[in-house]
Amino acid sequence: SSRTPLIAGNWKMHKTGTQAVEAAGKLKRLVDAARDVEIMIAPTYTALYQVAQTLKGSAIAVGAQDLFYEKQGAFTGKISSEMLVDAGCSHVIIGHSERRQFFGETDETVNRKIQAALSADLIPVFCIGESEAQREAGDTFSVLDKQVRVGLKDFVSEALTRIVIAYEPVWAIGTGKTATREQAQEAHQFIRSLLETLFGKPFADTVRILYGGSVKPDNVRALMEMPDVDGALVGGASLDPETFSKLVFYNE
Ligand code: G2H
Repeated sequence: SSRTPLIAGNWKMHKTGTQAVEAAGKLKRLVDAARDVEIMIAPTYTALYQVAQTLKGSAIAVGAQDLFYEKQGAFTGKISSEMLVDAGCSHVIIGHSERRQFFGETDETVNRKIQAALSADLIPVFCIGESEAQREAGDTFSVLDKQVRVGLKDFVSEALTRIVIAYEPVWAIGTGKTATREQAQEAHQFIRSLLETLFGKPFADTVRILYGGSVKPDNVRALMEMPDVDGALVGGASLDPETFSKLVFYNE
C-alpha cells in the first residue's frame, strides 16, 4: 500500500534510564540505514528525556506509554501531554490492553486521552483488541466496533489525520501465541471498513493499522505482507536492539 509502515517498540516497565539510553544508542546505530519505514520506541516515563536526547537527529521517534488527559493540577502521579512533548515525545500509546486490564482504563478515558494527545500535537497510537473469551464467544467484531466508536467519539476526520491504530488481540500479548496473518488481516480489514463508515474513505485509506501481540523476527514479514497490516507494535521483541532492528528491516 502507499502507507509508510511503522515499527513501534513498547518497552513497558523495563529498563532504567541508563539501560534505556544504552539500548537506544545501539538501536540508533543499527537502524541508521533504514528507509521507507518509521520507527518509534516507548520507554518508561523516567527514561523519556534521556532517550529523546540520545535519539536527537536520528529517525527514531520517542513515545510515551500513557498520559493523563488533564492539562495540570492536583493529580498525584499523573503526566500531561504537554509534559510528554517537553520531554521529547512525538507519540503516545493510548488504551493498551494492560492499562485496560490492570489500571481501570475504559473506552471513555481512552477517548479523553486521545483528545489530550491530539491537542498537544502528539500522535496517539490507539490500542484495541478482544480477549480470548470474547473471541471464543464470537464477539471479536462487536468488541472492536465498540472500542473504536467510543474511543473515537466526537472526533472529525480532520482532527484525527495523524492517529495510528494498533490491533492487539489480548490472547496474543506476551503469550507467544500470535494471531495467524489471516486472523490479523480479517480484524484489520474490519477496523478499516468501520473507519471508512465513521470518517470517510480518504481517512480509512491513509490511517496506519499496526498489529501487536508476540511479533518476532520470524513472523513479522508474513504479517507485513497482508494488505491491511501497516506495521507492528512490539513488546518483548523490542527490548533487545539487535532483535528489534531485525523487525525494522523486515523486508530484507
Ligand atoms: C502487545 C505487545 C506490545 P508483546 O502488548 O504492545 O507485546 O510483543 O510482548 O506481545
